[in-house]
Amino acid sequence: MAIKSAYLKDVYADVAKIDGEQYEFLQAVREVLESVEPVLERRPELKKQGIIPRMLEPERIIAFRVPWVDDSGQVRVNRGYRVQFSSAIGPYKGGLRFHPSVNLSIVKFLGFEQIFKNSLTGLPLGGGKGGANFNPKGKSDEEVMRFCQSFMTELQHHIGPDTDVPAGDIGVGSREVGFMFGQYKRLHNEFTGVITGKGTSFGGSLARTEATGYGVCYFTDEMLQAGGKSFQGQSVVISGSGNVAIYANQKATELGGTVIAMSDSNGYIYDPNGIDYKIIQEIKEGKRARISTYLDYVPSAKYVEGCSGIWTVPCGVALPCATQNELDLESAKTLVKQGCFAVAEGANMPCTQEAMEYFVQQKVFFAPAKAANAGGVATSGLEMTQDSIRMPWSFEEVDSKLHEIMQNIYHNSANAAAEYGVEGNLVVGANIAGFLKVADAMLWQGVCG
Ligand code: NDP
Ligand code: 2IT
Repeated sequence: MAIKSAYLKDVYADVAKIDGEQYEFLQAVREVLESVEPVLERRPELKKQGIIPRMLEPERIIAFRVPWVDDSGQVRVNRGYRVQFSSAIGPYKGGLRFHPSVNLSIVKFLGFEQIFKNSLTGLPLGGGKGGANFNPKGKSDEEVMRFCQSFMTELQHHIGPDTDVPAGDIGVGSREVGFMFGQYKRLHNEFTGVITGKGTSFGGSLARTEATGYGVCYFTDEMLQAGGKSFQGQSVVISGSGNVAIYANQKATELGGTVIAMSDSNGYIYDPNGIDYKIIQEIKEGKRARISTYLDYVPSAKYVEGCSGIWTVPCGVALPCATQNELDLESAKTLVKQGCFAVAEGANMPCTQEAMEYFVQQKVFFAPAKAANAGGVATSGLEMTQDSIRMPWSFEEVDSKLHEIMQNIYHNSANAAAEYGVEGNLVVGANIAGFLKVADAMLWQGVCG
């Protein structure tokens, strides 16, 4: 695909001129512009009101210094970010990523995609994202706490339960969220739902930990059922072994699949008998160890160095759940050649543009990230509701709401694709369905942002 209209080519060129180095952001922008082209043909008022160029410019970008002291007494410094992209339909909402690769391009691509993902959930959530180029790996709990406290000491000026509500992402789990919540509470002297993914004893929602992984499988199940297929009897390959991957494993297994491979940034494990998610949970959440230690639990399994090799493992269903651009065209071709008929993106933008286009061309059931991994933020939205009404819901209640939201996202995306003449193309369908609600909200609110 390519951008066709002269108008959108100009809009893209303007962004590329000022943000030319932001490759990931430009990649995410290109995909959305290609998808919404037919909407602009039907709705010329969107052009007159500058809706697209306004959407491409974050409402606010905050970058800040994060000084902290390591265990040896040495003062260290990292760069923190929060990109408040769109508040058209609700307070800014989106996770925080702590990883050495974090830069403005990555935070902007994530924040931009979050606008449409959050719109798809049907909940009143705007789009934002943040993080820091801090590496929690190998740091002591005390170092992580000091970093989180310093990060929040600046971030607290810019967020609030009705303004901007962060959450976790890569490198930010319940430990980091707890430290950041504690610091916010101390600085503001108020107990509010300012961040989601909290411990369940202090305002966190049951099922938030599981939500993204479960949601990916609920969406995939709905998509497969519509095509007369299911997880039943399928071998499943899941990249990553973090929050999303672990619970995608649990749900895919419950739905009848066998998860035969998982990975981390060093390599992947292969176990044809099925990987028990509880072992990965113990390795990754309990011990913060490498996935290679799976062999201590299951000596008959295989470990292979290098994470991209995971896409050479033959499977029916592939769930990339690690990071952006982890699955390229060559891997996509190998997967399809070996019988893979369904791909659902648990991570954000894990497939390169070429890989994604190849899957769509080959009529693989393809679930794009904005739709497939929206269960995490949707459940964050449910956490915000529980915090506001000061009433926790049971695991079953949250899980059933999550399931219904994922089914709705599938049907709204599939319907939008059909309405715009590209039946079955959920990439275009999800982008259009997410976009329309935000665009309409911006029209109603006038030129205010
Ligand atoms: P975690 O930090 O819990 O786990 C990340 C996993 O991905 C780890 O196994 C990690 O390996 C691997 N990984 C990270 N970076 C790379 C890299 N550059 N190359 C190879 N492997 C890598 O993060 P999450 O599970 O929360 O997030 C995974 C993906 O899902 C991300 O794209 C995130 O944006 C997305 N997502 C997360 C949601 C959530 O609720 N948590 C919601 C929606 C999307 P290692 O341990 O070796 O670093
Ligand atoms: O990418 C994502 O949707 C997330 N990391 C979750 C965001 C959230 O606010 O729960």
